[in-house]
Amino acid sequence: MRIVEAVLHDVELPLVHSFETSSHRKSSLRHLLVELIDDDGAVGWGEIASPAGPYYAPETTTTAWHVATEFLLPAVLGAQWEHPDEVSALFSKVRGHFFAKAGVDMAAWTLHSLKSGVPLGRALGGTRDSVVAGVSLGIEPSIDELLTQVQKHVDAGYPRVKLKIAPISGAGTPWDVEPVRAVRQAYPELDVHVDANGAYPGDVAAFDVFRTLDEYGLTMIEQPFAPRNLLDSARLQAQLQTPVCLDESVETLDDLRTAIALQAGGVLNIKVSRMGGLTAAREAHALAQEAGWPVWCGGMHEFGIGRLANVAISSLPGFTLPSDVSASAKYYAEDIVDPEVTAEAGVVQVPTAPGLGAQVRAELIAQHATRSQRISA
Ligand code: OSB
Ligand code: MG
Repeated sequence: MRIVEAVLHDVELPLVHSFETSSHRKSSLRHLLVELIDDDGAVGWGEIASPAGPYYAPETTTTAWHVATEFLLPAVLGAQWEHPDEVSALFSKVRGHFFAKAGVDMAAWTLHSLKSGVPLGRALGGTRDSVVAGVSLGIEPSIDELLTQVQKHVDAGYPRVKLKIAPISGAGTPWDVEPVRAVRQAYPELDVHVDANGAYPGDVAAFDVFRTLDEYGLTMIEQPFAPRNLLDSARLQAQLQTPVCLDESVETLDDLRTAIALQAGGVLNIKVSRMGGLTAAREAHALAQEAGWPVWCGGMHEFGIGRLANVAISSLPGFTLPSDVSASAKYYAEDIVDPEVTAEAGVVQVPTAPGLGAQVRAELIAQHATRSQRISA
């Protein structure tokens, strides 16, 4: 296969419900869409789902645009490859910039799936026809509003709810033990987990919070400490019954090997975006399986393209926990794929059509794109 042309689109979509994490609140999202066009004119699509600001990871939409247009796409254009797992090697000299890399790698996989006629999930080694989805709920202005959100998603049939927690929310107060206690009281049997997005320092007060949360029968405590703070994560895991799940800490397979060796957790959130694409996600899945760590697929509020890639990777056998692959409608009134991703009682079907498994809506991209750039070999 040879890519002869690439197009990058900067697209902004409004969110149906604004979302607050430990770092900030947002009401619309800008993601970059990648088109890779081969010498037969076939098109593979990918999505760069970096947040606009450098709060989850160091990248921004602007750095992703810069790195993709100046370094990644030029490395891919004109190169000959047989299988998409060779594509990330074309730009392996570029350090970091995993979100930007993920969009390009994803486009190579969807192109490969399209041309080989093998559905994306199967091409990746997936074995399931459907995947179980959980929802991620942001910090709300009040506990009542959080309970309303939980009820809405329980009513929609989602079997797992993840709650964002923070030592200090946007409102200036802690958002951890109290919301968890309220949700646990209202839903004694629900699969609930929490995600701190690395917001806690590894101090005595934080350990006290997590020891208290350990009493609430949570499925996991995700990313309690800063990404590089694996030592406190290991120290915490040794004190808790609840598994610690790593998200931001694991960007590379080496990070994962270190985390496993240190027993810095027991569960891995595999995010296609954070790890630089489907090729790396698949390798992380294999490594985690070997180590006995269950995995699930995390999300970055992807538009339909990234969302379908997440659905495909979630069909691999080690993804035994619900993934953040909720329906497009949880986030967007209109998604850029047709059909959009839907969930029936919290279950999402893995597409069987080759390629992305849905049509990309060019008219919606044109309507919402703030800039597009075409690059040729
Ligand atoms: O840590 O999982 C996270 C969104 C933005 C930044 C970080 C995270 C998230 C989510 C999104 O939780 C979940 C989803 O896409 O459904
Ligand atoms: Mg997370």
